Amino acid sequence: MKKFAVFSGFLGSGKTTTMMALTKYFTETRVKAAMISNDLGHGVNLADNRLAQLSGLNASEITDNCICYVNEQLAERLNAYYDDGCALVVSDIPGFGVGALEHVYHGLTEKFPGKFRLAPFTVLAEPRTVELLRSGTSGDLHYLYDTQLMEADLIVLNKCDLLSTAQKEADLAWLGAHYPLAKTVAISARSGEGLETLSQALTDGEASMRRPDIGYGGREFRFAMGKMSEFYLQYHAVVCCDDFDGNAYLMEIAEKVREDIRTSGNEIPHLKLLAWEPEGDFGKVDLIGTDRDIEVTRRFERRCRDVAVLLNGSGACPADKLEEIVTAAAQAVSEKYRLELMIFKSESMGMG
Ligand SMILES: Nc1nc2c(ncn2[C@@H]2O[C@H](COP(=O)(O)OP(=O)(O)OP(=O)(O)O)[C@@H](O)[C@H]2O)c(=O)[nH]1
Ligand SMILES: [Mg+2]
Repeated sequence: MKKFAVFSGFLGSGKTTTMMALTKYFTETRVKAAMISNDLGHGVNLADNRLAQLSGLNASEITDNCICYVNEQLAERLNAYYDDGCALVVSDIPGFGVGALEHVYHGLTEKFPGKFRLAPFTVLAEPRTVELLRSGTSGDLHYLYDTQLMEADLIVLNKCDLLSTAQKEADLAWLGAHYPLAKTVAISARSGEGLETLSQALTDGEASMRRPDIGYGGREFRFAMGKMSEFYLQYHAVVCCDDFDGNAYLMEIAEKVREDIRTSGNEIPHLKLLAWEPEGDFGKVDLIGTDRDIEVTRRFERRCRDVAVLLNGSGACPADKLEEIVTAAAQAVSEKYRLELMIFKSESMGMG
């Protein structure tokens, strides 16, 4: 049973967190598993892969392109994992991977007939997205939310720790009614709830390979994609004083970005702020929208002297504006903390 599953789903829905929890759970309870983070950028070790590796997981990344367009590279990676004893490999796709069903599942099957067993095409949704879709207020991003779910064989309602039992049942019922061809499962990647059911669904289920009409490349697609941009900034910071608090530092950058993006009239579905020090301690903060609380995903356990910082994310915002706002926030907060910065690399790109 050597299986591969794509995890699609909107930015911030919890794909990386779920892949990490599943890779660990599957390896501990069944057979070895692995995960691939597919982030875009000409860098290596972008935030999701760096986080997975800092967390000690069997993880790698593909960054130079969406896995939609590098079937050969993906096949090679899968074979390497299978040769290494993995029975399940999961990969995400960049946060608006509409069309991945066609390009990844059909692409792999056509180029390598009979070589890969494909698990149900899996799409993650978080309660907030379901709420927006249910209320009809999902706005400019509606096309992306909806078409991602249309592609699903398996819809994973993540972050169920945030819901009451009644809310969870209501969301599952709505998803089942609106996307009747998909199975649904409720999980919390954070608490571990539902990981057994998810593992079972991936091992027992097969991809349907159906081809929903999602208007790929059409006007709505281009409109939604035209709004999106990607950005990353990597730097090293030398700390001047013993009392540098990495957790407060990341939080202040996130707060400033949230404020400045809001003022600019744009939106930031997900900015990952990750920092680590040479001994392996690390902190991570996630900004998942201008109207939401900032998530502290991992806290530094100790004060640190030298840190590497990676700010990596996606905006519904012009690429140059996103770059300007995040870079300015990092510089202003670093100045306040009297850090000496050495910028390694920064890159921004529009998705349209
Ligand atoms: N409460 C709660 N938060 C979660 C859960 N899963 C993920 N999160 C948080 O949601 C935020 C986004 O999670 P990620 O796993 O980075 O989301 P993603 O889908 O990989 O995002 P992109 O890489 O931008 O596409 C982080 O702050 C996570 O800690 C969950 O089950 N419950
Ligand atoms: Mg991710």
